[in-house]
Amino acid sequence: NNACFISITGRRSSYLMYPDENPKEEPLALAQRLGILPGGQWKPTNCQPYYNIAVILPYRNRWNQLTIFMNYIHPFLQLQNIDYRIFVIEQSQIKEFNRAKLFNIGFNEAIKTNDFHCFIFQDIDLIPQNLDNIYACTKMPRHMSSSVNTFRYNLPYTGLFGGAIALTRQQFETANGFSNIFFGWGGEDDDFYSRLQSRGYLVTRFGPDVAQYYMLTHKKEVPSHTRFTNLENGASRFDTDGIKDLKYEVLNYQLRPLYSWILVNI
Ligand code: BGN
Repeated sequence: NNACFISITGRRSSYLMYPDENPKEEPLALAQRLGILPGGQWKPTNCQPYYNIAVILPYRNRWNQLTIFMNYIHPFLQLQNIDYRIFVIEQSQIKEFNRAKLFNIGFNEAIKTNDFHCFIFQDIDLIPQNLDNIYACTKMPRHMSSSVNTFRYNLPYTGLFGGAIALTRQQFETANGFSNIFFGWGGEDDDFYSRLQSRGYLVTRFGPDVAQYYMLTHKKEVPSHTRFTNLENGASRFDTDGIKDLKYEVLNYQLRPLYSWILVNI
């Protein structure tokens, strides 16, 4: 009955955390030290957690970043006293990356395992730097990464809804999830923002001092050519193209020490 203490005070806001970009600890050793269950699950045992979340991470061919991210995010979530499980959804074939569809798949697989209340959809190259940026959902869909170092900690445009976002199951289902047709870089997050707007949702953000993220370096992606047309006629597909018509094949599913790994053919 003793609810977990959660600090959202802003007091730490002047203190920016950074990841260890060269972590040495083996996954199994880390999982044992932090009490993480197979599949990347953990919850506080000495108090009753407020939040039960699934973290959904689309993935392909970024092993080094995944290692850095895992080493950082587990202690981070544990300090926030969150009941969580981490899912890595890996796209198999040599086709352009489809971040949005991998999010839909992650959502669909996660709800089969547990009655998650809240979903964090995020990129593995984004490291939350402030512990007050709580990994939980609010009344409105929340854009969590509004203040990223590569944008000099500024929001590039008001409708940006990429990077890291938090939505309740109900919010995500009302939007019919993401569009499945965005292959390659760009636009899928803008389309998702339009979906939320079309359903009457306003989105929220924490202050820029709390919403700070550090982006791990990588080559800049080449934007896709189809993103403009997909965006333009997006509204015609809000009801039909999403989690309702989601089709994919699970090729492999493993409970790894730090996360649940699902390899999919999309
Ligand atoms: C935008 C991209 C987003 C991306 C942000 C931040 C598009 C659609 C055509 C205008 N949108 O330009 O997907 O998250 O930049 O990098 O490319």
